[in-house]
Amino acid sequence: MHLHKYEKIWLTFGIGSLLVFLIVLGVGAFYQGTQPPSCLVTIDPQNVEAHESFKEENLGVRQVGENEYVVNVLASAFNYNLGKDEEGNPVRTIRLPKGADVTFQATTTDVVHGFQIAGTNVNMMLEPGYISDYETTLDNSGEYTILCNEYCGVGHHQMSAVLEVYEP
Ligand SMILES: [Cu+2]
Repeated sequence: MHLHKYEKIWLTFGIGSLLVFLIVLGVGAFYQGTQPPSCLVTIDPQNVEAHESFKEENLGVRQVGENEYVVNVLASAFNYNLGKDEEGNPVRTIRLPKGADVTFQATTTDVVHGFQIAGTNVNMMLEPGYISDYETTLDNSGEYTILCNEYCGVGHHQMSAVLEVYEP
């Protein structure tokens, strides 16, 4: 089989690029231990209550330092469980002061859900069996919509909550 000179150059370049790509990927994955973000902590999706952060009384906003907060979120079709307010009603709006350092910790009890705070960089995929977390500083006050961006079933479009960032 006769190959044109340019074709040989192009094939060499193509196969070479593929090898470089596979070597970089292999070194990253097997030598440096690189994994997808926020899928490192596992949890039993059938028994999330066994994990301290996802006990009913620990859901929602928790202040852990002077200006540090943790928000524990339990997602299920088609709701974000953010705990209960004083009257025992489910919390639909979480309030945090501007400038706060916040860690969002979330997991799901059924299917894959999303956790995105529209207009910010907070955007996680929630997978059954894993705890996803995201650390951020809330730099701008305002009202943000928390929404699911992974199609999870017929009620997917109703799956939302609100984050209110207030001036301290
Ligand atoms: Cu959804």
